[in-house]
Amino acid sequence: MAEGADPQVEAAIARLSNWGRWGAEDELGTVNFITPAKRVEAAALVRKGKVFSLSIPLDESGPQPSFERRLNPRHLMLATGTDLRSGVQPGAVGGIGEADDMVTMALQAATQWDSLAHIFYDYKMYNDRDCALVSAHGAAKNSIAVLADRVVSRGVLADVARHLGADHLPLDHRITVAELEATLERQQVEIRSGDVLLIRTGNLQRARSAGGWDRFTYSDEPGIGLDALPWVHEREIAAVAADTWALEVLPSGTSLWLPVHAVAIVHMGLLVGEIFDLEALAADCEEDGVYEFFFSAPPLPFTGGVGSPVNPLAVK
Ligand code: UVW
Repeated sequence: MAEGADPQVEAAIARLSNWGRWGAEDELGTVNFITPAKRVEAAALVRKGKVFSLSIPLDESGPQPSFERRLNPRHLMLATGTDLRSGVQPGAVGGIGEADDMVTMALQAATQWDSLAHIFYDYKMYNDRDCALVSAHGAAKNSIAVLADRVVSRGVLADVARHLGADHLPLDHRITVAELEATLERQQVEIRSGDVLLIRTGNLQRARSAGGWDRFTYSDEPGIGLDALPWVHEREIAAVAADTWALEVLPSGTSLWLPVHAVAIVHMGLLVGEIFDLEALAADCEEDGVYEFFFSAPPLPFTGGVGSPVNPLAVK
């Protein structure tokens, strides 16, 4: 057993590991479930032409606390219209000029995908690869860049908070399989192989209601636990994302801080999305009763990146 291991985590790994399932060279994990035929199926879900961005704004008022190494996005201007107006823009002729900018941010700071190089368990990452393959040069394997042309599929929203009649779930609420199934049944939508499942807890909306990020990052939070992972595995779900900081319920009920990360990312090779803003999409789904949609959320192809900010789009 791994040093620092938890028996519940070890049991889940023994049951759910996908190491070797798609070959020893595989770096895609459950995104393998998204086939070309799946994308054709997803494209047929566009009926209204209505687009929802599921990203939070990228700026300094993001959810990362100031003590964190994960810097919120810092936007710097390299050339501006005020430069032009004041006659100091290099190369400008008369009123003809330009604006340029740059951003400094942690790739994990905002709405994001975790790559399969993001988490290690027993010194390993997905598909039995050594953690030392992630070095100062970045991830030599399992980097987020391998998914740049992959994450387009059928999306399904499970609005668990609304199903349970709550604006938001309690901060330590463990979303059970029974709750997921009852939510999908109420919404009259089924899960199919290759789907991207978006779970709404209402936690992002709660945290932001007073304008800041009240108990959002590094806090207790509602989410799925280890007990939901066999359900995700059996349904061949390609990716799971939520409107929380870490997707999983905290406290975790195990001796590990983030056991779902350890089992799902390291062993299942599951694409995990965090800090998704599902509010506008959820309101529209409630209004028209349609909880499935075309979903497109390619990560930015940062070479060696262990995650990526993303602007996920749900198109109905
Ligand atoms: C950790 O904080 C380790 O992970 P995440 O940002 O994926 O929740």
